[in-house]
Order: sequence, then structure tokens, then C-alpha cells
Amino acid sequence: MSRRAPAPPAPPAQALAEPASLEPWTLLAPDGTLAEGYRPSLSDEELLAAFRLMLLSRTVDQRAFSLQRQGRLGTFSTVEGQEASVVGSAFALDPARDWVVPQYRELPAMLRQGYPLTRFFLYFRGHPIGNQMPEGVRVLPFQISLAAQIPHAVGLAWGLRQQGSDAAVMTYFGDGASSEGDAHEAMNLAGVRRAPVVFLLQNNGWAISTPVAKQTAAQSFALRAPGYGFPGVLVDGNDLFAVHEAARWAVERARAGEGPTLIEARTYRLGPHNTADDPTRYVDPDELRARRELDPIVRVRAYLRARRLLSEAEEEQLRSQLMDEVNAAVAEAEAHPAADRRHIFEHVYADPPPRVRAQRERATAGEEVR
Ligand SMILES: Cc1ncc(C[n+]2csc(CCOP(=O)(O)OP(=O)(O)O)c2C)c(N)n1
Repeated sequence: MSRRAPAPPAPPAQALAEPASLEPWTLLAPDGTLAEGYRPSLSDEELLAAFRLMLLSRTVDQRAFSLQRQGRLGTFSTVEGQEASVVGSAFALDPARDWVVPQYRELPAMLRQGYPLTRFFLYFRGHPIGNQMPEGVRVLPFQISLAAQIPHAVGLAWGLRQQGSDAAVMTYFGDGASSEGDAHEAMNLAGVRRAPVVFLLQNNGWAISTPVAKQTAAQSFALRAPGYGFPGVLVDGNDLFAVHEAARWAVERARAGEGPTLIEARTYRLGPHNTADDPTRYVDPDELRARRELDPIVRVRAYLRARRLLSEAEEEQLRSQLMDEVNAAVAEAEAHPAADRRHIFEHVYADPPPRVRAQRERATAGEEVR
């Protein structure tokens, strides 16, 4: 008869990798008041510029959504609700030195780096020029293949370091993208090579209709970082100041040769996943209502009003300027010669394989290509 093995002993405390409990870092409360003793590192001018960019982003979202419904723009994803996370982090970068490697929901960070708004509209009208960066704009193209941008960011950061630069690379990805193998491989390599990269994980609660609770069993994505040998920070992603300070800290570490940082910006996607999605089929309306109360724009506005940095009338004027700016970019994009279907065969292969060449010929002859 086989003897039953004794129950396994519990591992001793020092051998157990137990996750510490984490609370998101918050500096700006929903009512617009600052944490005790905190003095923002953003100057008043920078803060107004950040708020302007947040409002511009919201204006683009609204305008682009209606253009998509009119058939004047393709499917795209709004930033709505995530403006503090994107703008707060982007403002930690020096556009003349640092790089942004986006997913597809980070337009304001790209704009701050110098990406022209007109190209955003061209991109979502199907024009390849929309994904080409003007000389000196340190941004990689939109990435729709989830997580594929993360190894690119690490390679870019590592390469810059090899060239003796003190530049930092900020790469953005979602909670959904974090489940891809590319995310793990890139973060592991970055830790080993001490690449000067900041991983800005925007946890917006959803990956299309998959809630974050089904994405990970961990209590925070930030907890992954120590497993790769670098720090992880959990911040309130709807707090412009907290995201900004965490990103500044991470960028300084990168410049100083101390390697990568993972920042989990816990935010919330207020809109649909993209213009083809219907979130009313899976988002609890009460949850959405509660999250709207935490709108990052409302929070910064409350702070600006309390400090008398921007009156209601001044904001009204700003909104109308931003609408003019957006309309001018739309007009310029629409006046641009339409994209040619043959464009889809460009910029991938220097020497296209026979199958692609044959498809290109059929497209040139106006035939259907499958
Ligand atoms: C490799 C890959 N798999 C699946 C998809 C389809 N897809 C597009 S967006 C998305 C969800 C992404 O969620 P997340 O990374 O959290 O970013 P979010 O859209 O919420 O900002 C999925 C599954 C894709 N684009 N690429």
C-alpha cells in the first residue's frame, strides 16, 4: 500500500513573494484640492498648456466622432477620460530629445511632440502620410497590433543609450496589450539592459468588452515591475499632477542610467472602445455615471478656477479657438488628394514578394484584391 505523503510545509515568510498592498498615488483630489504639502512642479504656464491640450484632445474626439458618423473618417478610438494620463506623462518629456512610442489612444502625447493634427485626420482617412512623422518629430507611428510597439520602444531606448544619448523613451499600452507576450519579453529585456524606457500602462478598465478583472488576477499591473528588476508605480490616472510627477521621476531615472520604470495609470475609458463599438451592451450604466464624476478635465478645471488661473469666460474663448484649430486641420486633411489604394503596398517591403506584387498589379488595374 502506498503511504500518503505528508502535507507540504508552508514556505517561510522570507521565501514567499507576497504582493505588497498598493494604493494609487493621488495629488489632486476630485474636488480640485491638492494633497497636503504638495507643490506642483508644473509652472502655471505649463499647467495652462497641459489643460489646453486636454481640452484640444476632447474637442478632437467630439469632432472626429461626428465626422466618422458622416462617413468622412474611418474607425478610430477616442482618448475621452484618459487625458490626464496621456498629457500628464507627455509633459514629463523634452520633445527635442525624448521619444513617444504610442499604441493608438495617445494623440495628445503625439501632438505635444510635434505631430501635426492634420496628419491624424489624414491617417484616419486612410492616408499613409498620417503615419509619417515630419523630420525632428520623435514619435513612432500608431500601432494597432497590440503590444508590438513595446519591443520597438525598448530597442529604440537601448539604441539611444548605446549612442551616448541621455534621451528617454515613453511607450504607452493598455491593460489588454499587457497580456501579450511582446509586453513581457520587452519589459524583461529592458530590465536586463537597463534601457531608458518608461512603460506607461494605461489601465482604463477595459480591453474592448473584456473587463480588467478578467485580464489579470493580480491586484495591480505595477506589481509586475519588481519581477523584471525595476520599480513599478501605481498612480491615479485621472490626476494630472500624480501622473506627471510619477513620469518625471521615471524619466529622470532613465536619463541617469538607472533603467526602466513601469507606471500603471489607473484611469477609465469614458467612451466606446472605438467608433465601431457599442459599450451599452456591456458597461454598467451606474458604473459609467460614477466614473464620469472623476473626469480628469473637471478636476484640473476645479483647481484652475480656485487658483483664478482661468475664468469661465476665458475657457469659453479657449474652446472656440480649439474648435477653429480642429476645423482648420479637418479642412486641410479633406483638401489633401485622396489616398490611392496602391498606397497599401508601400512602405512594407523594399522588394515585394511575388504574391504582393501580383496583388499590387491587380489593384493598379482597378480589380478587387483579396
Ligand atoms: C495582436 C492583437 N490582438 C487583438 C487585437 C484586437 N484588439 C484591438 S484593440 C483590443 C483591446 C485593447 O485593449 P487595451 O490594450 O486595454 O487598450 P485600450 O483599447 O483599452 O486602450 C483588441 C483585443 C489587436 N489589435 N492586436
